[in-house]
Amino acid sequence: LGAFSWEDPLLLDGQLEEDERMIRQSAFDFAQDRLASRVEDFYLHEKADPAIFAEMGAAGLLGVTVPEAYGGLGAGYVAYGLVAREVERVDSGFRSMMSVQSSLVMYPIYAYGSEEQRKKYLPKLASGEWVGCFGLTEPDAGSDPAGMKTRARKTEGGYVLNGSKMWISNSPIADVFVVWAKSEAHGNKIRGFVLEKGMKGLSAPKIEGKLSLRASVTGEIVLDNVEVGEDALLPHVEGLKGPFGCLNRARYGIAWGVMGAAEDCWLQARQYGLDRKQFNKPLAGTQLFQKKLADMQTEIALGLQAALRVGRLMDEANAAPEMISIIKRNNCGKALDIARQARDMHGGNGIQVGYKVMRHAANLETVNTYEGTHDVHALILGRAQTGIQAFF
Ligand code: TGC
Ligand code: FAD
Repeated sequence: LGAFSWEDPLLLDGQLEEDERMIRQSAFDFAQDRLASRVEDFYLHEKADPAIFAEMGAAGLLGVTVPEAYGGLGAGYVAYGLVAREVERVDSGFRSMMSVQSSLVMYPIYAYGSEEQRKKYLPKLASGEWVGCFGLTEPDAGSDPAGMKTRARKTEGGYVLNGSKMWISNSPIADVFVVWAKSEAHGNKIRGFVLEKGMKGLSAPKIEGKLSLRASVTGEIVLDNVEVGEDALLPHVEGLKGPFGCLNRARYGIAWGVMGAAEDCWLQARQYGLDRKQFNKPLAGTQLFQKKLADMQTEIALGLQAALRVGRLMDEANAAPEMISIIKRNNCGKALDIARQARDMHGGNGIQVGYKVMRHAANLETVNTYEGTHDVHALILGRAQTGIQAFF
């Protein structure tokens, strides 16, 4: 029998390829050197510094799966997941900035865009010179994006867009806006458009007062008769499968990312329990404390194995969206439970920003909700196994 490594109980590291380990290490170094030192300030003061995108770009963390010819890293989905895990180990808001840019902005331009669109946008998004955002959700269409009201009307040389998007990560600081609208000229089917900051009628006010994901800025997108040329249309996709194709990738990355946040909470709670004495013994020497640590270790080990399995299937182009629903739903739910437990295990100190666990717990409330809520993914899985849709 082999030795037990408590920090890597199912020997995940040994299942990675050499290049994946190198990418994971450089993401870890970047996140710990460049992000960990600033997160408290950003979170407390609700700051989002666009310079972080350029730093992430220089570290090769934007567009991990996009080919090198367009400025990406040309790596696989396991590597992308490992980057998400290392960035979210510091803060879910930073991972959100990275995954919107990579999966929700660069991916659709690469997969559905023209060659001109790829050449124009991808290198600058990969370097972080430009910041991107993804507008699907609307004030009255969240879990049900098919109910969107945003419309594109055909004109002689292009389209006019009207509508509004809500809860859009990065939008107040974005240069590039991937916006989904029903296009009258295409039988009211959903089409994607690439808009740019400064277009007449386009604005992106910040949403104030968030108690979660405070290191990442969130806003609206307001489209008031925004005129665009034919070249703004993403030519190669039509219907909801366009935005869902992007969401598959982002949801997959989240499944890895939240395990990074959960690991940070677990390790914090373990150390706290070893250091803190009550009743003349370390808290970590009590049965209740050890049971909680064992639960955390188990769920994280299983969650990471599941994410790795789906990542390998994605790299083989054999992953089904329902597999992604399983890992997005389960890993987010478990990570949120772990962060709440870790907060409790820190007693009063657990509410202090310096101990990190309450920041992670507050962030994970959002991550459990966006990209399909915990319950929406249950309904996707329920439909897949019964053949009956229960959304309405
Ligand atoms: P449904 O009938 O299921 O499907 C309509 C069409 O879409 C296709 N499709 C998919 N294609 C690829 N991948 C998937 N995962 C797909 N899911 C569906 C489907 O094949 C069909 O195509 P076609 O050609 O037959 O028309 O559509 P529905 O309206 O019944 O959908 C229901 C539901 C609940 C599954 C879906 O609407 C849903 O997933 N809702 C959740 C919405 C959501 O996830 N929003 C995310 C917004 S973006 C975001 O949160 C970013 S946060 C980022 C950050 O900061 O990190
Ligand atoms: P609702 O759909 O109104 O859901 C409310 C509750 O009802 C949930 O518990 C849900 O599970 C439940 N529910 C809904 N339908 C059903 C049903 N049929 N049966 C049972 N229960 C149901 N969107 C973007 O497009 N781009 C972004 O970049 C982006 N970033 C975000 C950043 C943040 C910080 C947040 C909070 C959200 C972001 N979102 C983004 C939006 C996010 O995807 C939506 O909030 C999410 O899809 C849920 O939609 P909703 O908020 O309208 O909730």
